[in-house]
Amino acid sequence: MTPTTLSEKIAAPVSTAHPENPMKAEYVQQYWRDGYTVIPNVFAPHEVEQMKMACDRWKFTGELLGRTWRKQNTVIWVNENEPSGPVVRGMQWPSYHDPVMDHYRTDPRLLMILEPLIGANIKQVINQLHWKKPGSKVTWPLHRDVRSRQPVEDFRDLYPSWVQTGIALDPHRAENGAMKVVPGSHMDYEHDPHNRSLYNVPQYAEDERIKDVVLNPGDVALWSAYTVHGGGYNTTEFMDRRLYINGFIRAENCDRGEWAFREGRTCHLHGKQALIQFNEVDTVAEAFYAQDHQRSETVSD
Ligand SMILES: O=C(O)CCC(=O)C(=O)O
Repeated sequence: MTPTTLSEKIAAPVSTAHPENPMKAEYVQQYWRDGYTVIPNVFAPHEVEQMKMACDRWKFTGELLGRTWRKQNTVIWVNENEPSGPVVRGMQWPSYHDPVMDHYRTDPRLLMILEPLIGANIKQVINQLHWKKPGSKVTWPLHRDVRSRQPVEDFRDLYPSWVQTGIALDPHRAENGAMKVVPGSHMDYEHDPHNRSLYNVPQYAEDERIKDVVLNPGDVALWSAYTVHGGGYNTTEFMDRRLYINGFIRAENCDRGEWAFREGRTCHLHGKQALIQFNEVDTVAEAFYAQDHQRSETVSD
């Protein structure tokens, strides 16, 4: 019986939101048709709580560092010149140093979601946290993620091979900077990864199809490499907007990334880091502040 009153909810045993497969045929269809979909209630409140706490520990680390910082594939992006002081806006690859984040990036429910789309041999290229601090100017101008799958030759047959996933950790609403998506925009042009005019597309702000991706904590949004998305400011006074993004690709079509699932089995991170987006991963082992290495460390996705 579903608990309804507060005391019933408190007394209910802790369990995952979906003991069964959260992926349904309608979400698969919507993903290919509209270029995105939302799978509700994949992660339970106690799991979201764990991810939020891990996320906050990284934000605090970024605040202590005070500047954009990198250690191989792990980077924390800090906007230094915000009126309220340094703002931690995102990071890549917490999972090398964080068992909570590593656990959820390879959660079997993500595999159940991905398998009908890209199979069960899967590498991961994006493992990323985004914050939108209330009142900050943090935004992701409208774009297609194909822009970041570079070099193009390392990502073969990108459109049917790639899926980006976003786990909502906070209520994800227009007011706190929900990501926007343009349904159908993945089919507006030929899928040509060399066509740079597809990459950054602010003109889609005027497109009548644009909508906010409204999510509750624990919901998972999916979008394709060619779906236009981004935007949104957090105009609230107090409500954070944390999003845990993991980008996956059919392993046989990619020469970069860490394994996430091999023949359906979870692969945890260990040993030498793979080549992903930081091309010096094999030669620069020490941690550094981006400024000290005259690097701009532009955010990517
Ligand atoms: O965090 C967001 O709202 C936008 C995310 C995004 O555009 C991306 O990851 O490509």
